[in-house]
Amino acid sequence: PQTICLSDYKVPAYLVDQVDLRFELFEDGARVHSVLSVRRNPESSAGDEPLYLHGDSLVLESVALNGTPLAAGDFDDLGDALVVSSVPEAFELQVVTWIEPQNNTRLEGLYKSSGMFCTQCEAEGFRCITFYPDRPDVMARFRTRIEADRDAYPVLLSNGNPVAKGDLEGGRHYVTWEDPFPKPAYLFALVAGDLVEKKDTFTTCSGRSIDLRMYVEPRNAQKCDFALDALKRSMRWDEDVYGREYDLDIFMIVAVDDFNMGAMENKGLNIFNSSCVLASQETATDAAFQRIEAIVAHEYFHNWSGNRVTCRDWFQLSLKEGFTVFRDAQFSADMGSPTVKRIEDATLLRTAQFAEDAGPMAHPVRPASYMEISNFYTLTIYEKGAEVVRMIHNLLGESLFRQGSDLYFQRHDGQAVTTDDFVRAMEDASGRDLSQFRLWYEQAGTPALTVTDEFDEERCVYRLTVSQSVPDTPGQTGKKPQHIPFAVGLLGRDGQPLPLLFSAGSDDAPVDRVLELTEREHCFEFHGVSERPVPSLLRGFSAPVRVHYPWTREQLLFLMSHDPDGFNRWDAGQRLAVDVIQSLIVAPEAEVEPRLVDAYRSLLRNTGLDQALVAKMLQLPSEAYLIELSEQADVAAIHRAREAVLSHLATHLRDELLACYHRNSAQGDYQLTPESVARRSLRNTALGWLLHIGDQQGLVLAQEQLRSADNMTDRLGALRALVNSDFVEERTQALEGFYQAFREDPQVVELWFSVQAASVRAGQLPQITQLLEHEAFDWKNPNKVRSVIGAFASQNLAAFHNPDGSGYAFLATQVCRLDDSNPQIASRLVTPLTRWRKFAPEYRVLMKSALERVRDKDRLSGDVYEVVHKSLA
Ligand code: DPP
Ligand code: ZN
Repeated sequence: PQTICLSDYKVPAYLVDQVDLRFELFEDGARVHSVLSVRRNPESSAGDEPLYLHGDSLVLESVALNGTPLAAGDFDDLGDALVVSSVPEAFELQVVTWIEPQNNTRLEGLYKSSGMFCTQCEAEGFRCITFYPDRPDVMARFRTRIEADRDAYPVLLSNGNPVAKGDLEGGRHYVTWEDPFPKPAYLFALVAGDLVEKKDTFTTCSGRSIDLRMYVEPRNAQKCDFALDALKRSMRWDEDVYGREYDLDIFMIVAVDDFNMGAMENKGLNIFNSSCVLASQETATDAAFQRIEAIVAHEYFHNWSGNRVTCRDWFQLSLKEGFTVFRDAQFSADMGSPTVKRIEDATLLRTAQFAEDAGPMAHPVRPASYMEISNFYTLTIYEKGAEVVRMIHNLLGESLFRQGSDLYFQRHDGQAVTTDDFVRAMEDASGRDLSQFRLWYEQAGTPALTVTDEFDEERCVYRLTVSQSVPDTPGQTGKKPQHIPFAVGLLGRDGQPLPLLFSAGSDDAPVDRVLELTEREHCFEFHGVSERPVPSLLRGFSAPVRVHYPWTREQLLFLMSHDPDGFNRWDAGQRLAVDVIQSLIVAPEAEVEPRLVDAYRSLLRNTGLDQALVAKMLQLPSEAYLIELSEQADVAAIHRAREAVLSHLATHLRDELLACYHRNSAQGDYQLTPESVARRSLRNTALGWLLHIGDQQGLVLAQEQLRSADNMTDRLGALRALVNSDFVEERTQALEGFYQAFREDPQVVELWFSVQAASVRAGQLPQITQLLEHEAFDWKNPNKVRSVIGAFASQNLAAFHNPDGSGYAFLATQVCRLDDSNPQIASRLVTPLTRWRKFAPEYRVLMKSALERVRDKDRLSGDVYEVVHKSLA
């Protein structure tokens, strides 16, 4: 595979104004007729260079220029490209290709999923459909005619508005769609199937009525309401908060079972992985509902941040993804609990993105090179990219940020642009200089802040010294200091917030401030401080950085109960728990900090505090996070220490857990308010802890809850508690009963798989191997693969990191197997092995050799090649 570099970017030599497509869909393949209106790009200096069209897995049937078939010498079919030499200034190119969607297991381009035709063209899937300049800076108007058997495929969809339809000979029919907005090929979509339609409408701020339609297989007809409502909430929110109105007359959502990613924002025709859009109270957990709401919003928001204004090249992927993730996070915060949303996002970032940023695939938010772009749909591009936009929001404030986004949309509507264009719009609207800030796009690695403090009692001055450093990452060393918004507050002895005075004598100072770090070291003095305060640092996780400060356990306990910043209250609890667990890793026989037990006791009893926050505070830091925090992770020791703390807490807090369980037991109808979600979370956490220590009363409660629950959150909560217990017989029975009740529902079966695969008690390797042979397992379905193999390798860490190396060997085998059918999925799955340098030597050796086995596989895909070679380098 070749390395593609940002520095080699050139504008396209040819532009396409109009694309006319005609699809003839059959059971044994599809014929694609394409007519491109092409002209030379006046901005290109390339002169009369040949026309270069990408292609992948295509059979070329014919090619003609302005109606005249081209002779063999006039073009080259290179396999991955069609090159036509000596073309005029402007011309029409007619190309006919034959493809086989029914055999497309990569799920890129046009493929079949449970009997329906569907597409996935981002990033480079369109070239699997026809020859085309498949790059996002080529934007064209598309007209698409789909022809198929009328009975088997009554619904035929593409982007834009339907403009014609009719019957054809032989029981076939057609529909023609026209999309008035020029778009890159990655936003093209086509769906053909026997689908039911759920309809709704939305009236925009200017009074236009939009047809909303959701298309699903008949068995899913009852699982659409939530997504349609979420869509309407998103449409309203984007008008209210960003002034963005929807632009076509129709907006469609389709659910498909086999999908590599979560969802796709194709213009006017969003295609979703079923698990990210279908939901009912009986089958979806609270977490699933929240994820669906966020993804529906995310894809909808792309209509502006991604489609109307798109990316110039794939190095700019975070232009649309970072901004859109930031927008969907704001939306979710507005729909639910902002503090909880922030905690969830920071947890993901600190656990998984920090690990990526410290690993062999570390890359900047705007990468400088790649081999396979699908490997760059990463947490760094998405989540860190969103944090970068959030920091701009923090630095500019709500109103200037909105002016910046208005300017960005207005200035670049209909264009394919860069992250730099985005930052420039923010600068121009606000008058702020963001030149140093741009390093966030260019430098990889997580900045680390080291904070020290001094209190000068005589002068009543409290001094904070903050130094920053950005670690080396592959190919990048000697980095410059970045522009970091660092939100802080100071708390007095009784927990009261202290005014933050930068000089003596002034009054009316705020109680929290955003300090702007730009140098390697900064010193901040706060005046009029009469007692040594406790600092509350990086409030609200104001920047995606690590903070090192020598907190004492007293200080953390104090912040846990006094910090007015909800995020930092939670964070103090996490830091304390980490500290306690880490001390048990070093000294397994040591006593568990009694003050931790007291702190959790008061959390369990505290009904005055926001229960959604309490629910989060009760979650112990995950094993994955503890691994991320260690230098040379000893997984077995981490697992043992964390389990010991959990058992200790559960044993000492048994009465409080039972009380918490009963206090939060179901009352009334199922609701999705933050309060009800928190109640279920608290109850199920309590249940999980009780079963963890084999409590008999807990067992009775879990079995009863499993029987009587009226929603999937509680049912799965009970099942998970049982699966993670030592009640072997009861958990086997529970699993069997659950499967029999839900075997017809793929989304629930995925939950059922992953609960087992993620459990150290029920998901040791022999059991995982059995799951792969289960009747419901399907190698061709990415969700099933993720729910067993993915859950095992990324959540069941003690089993995956079995010191005998069997977990690694297993993963290597599955990756090799999947690489032949679906390289994108294989490349994702191999990630845990690529982190081998993070682990203690005995693990490292075994991980590395598993990785080498993958490297040595025959016909390794470019996707896996890149990841494996970079991580062994
Ligand atoms: N562009 C898509 C998304 O993130 C990729 N799956 O929404
Ligand atoms: Zn996206």
